[in-house]
Amino acid sequence: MYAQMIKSTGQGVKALDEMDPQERAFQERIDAGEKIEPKDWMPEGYRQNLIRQIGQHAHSEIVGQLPEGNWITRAPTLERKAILLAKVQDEAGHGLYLYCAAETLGVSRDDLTEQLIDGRMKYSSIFNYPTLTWADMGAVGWLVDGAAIMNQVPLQRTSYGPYSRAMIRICKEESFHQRQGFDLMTKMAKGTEAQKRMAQDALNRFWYPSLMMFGPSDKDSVHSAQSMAWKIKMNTNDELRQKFVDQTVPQADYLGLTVPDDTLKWNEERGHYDFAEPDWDEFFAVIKGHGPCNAERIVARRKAWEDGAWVRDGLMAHADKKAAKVAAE
Ligand code: FAQ
Repeated sequence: MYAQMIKSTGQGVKALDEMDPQERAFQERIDAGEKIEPKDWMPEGYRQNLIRQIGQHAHSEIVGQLPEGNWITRAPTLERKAILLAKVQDEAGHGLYLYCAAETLGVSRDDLTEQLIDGRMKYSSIFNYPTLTWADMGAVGWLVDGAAIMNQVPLQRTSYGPYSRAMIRICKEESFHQRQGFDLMTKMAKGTEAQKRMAQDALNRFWYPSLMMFGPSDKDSVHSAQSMAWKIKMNTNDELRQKFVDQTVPQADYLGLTVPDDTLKWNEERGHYDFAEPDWDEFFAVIKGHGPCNAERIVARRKAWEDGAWVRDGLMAHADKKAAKVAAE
């Protein structure tokens, strides 16, 4: 399997017979489907790659609150406001489970947050797009949470125990989010002409950014081969993107909406939809910080971090006082 991956991605993944005994024993545990726990020996590359992926994932959950948070005060009914509020709070919870999982690898939440706000760490490209209308709340739940679940369900089987366990809980909540998005979209798409136009416009704007969530095409993916050998990641970016398209197109049909892709066509032979790739130049520009909302998102996170400094200082002062008391006893 590894030889095949090296061929298909051009990335060097060590074969078992090239590894030293400790590394080989580690790889054999992974191949046997065992979980790696925080105190187990692990190669430094495995630790660093996990910190990168879990940290980016945590940041995505936290930054991901902002586009939807934008609509809490403008939800059209009390029920919709309560649902949206609960969803946004869930995303904060997901961020916290994931920061805790990353902390077990020896990196602090403070450190990860500082890396986010000074631009050294990424978060999902999708959250750099604005939410312009109420229908976008439906599109985010349906498409963005839909793409997130497609990617995260396999991650429940990832090799690192704390990440895998966090994903089990997160996936349960994400499926509720996806359903509420589809429900909202159904109301809009089956509503007045103006609501239907709004729903179509939201689909038009969120379709390609949702496809980008799965990462660059496999030929441009830097980490896939090694991450899959270590079961940090269970599928390639293109595999999951295809699954998402296959699942979502019939849902758009049900809603009576049109996916904004003239080339979209069921391919009988492949048993999959053929579809147009997103604009990869746009994707790379967005992840380099040049999307429509990158600057705004980082300003918001920096402000929240700075405004919260007094809480962290207060907690530390309390902890220091307590430690001094214990030491004196
Ligand atoms: N955005 O070599 P690959 C959510 C970067 S959670 C930004 O293929 P990899 C919940 C990548 O980091 C959404 N950057 O990378 C929610 C790497 O750069 P680096 C987040 C991206 O890691 C819903 C470079 O490109 N989910 O939405 C993106 O093997 C609603 C090369 O790429 C996760 O994080 C991107 N889309 O595969 C919240 C799931 N794609 O680090 C609120 C866990 C790639 O070398 C509301 N993560 N890059 O500087 C993963 O599964 C993987 O990390 C991928 C990327 C699949 C995202």
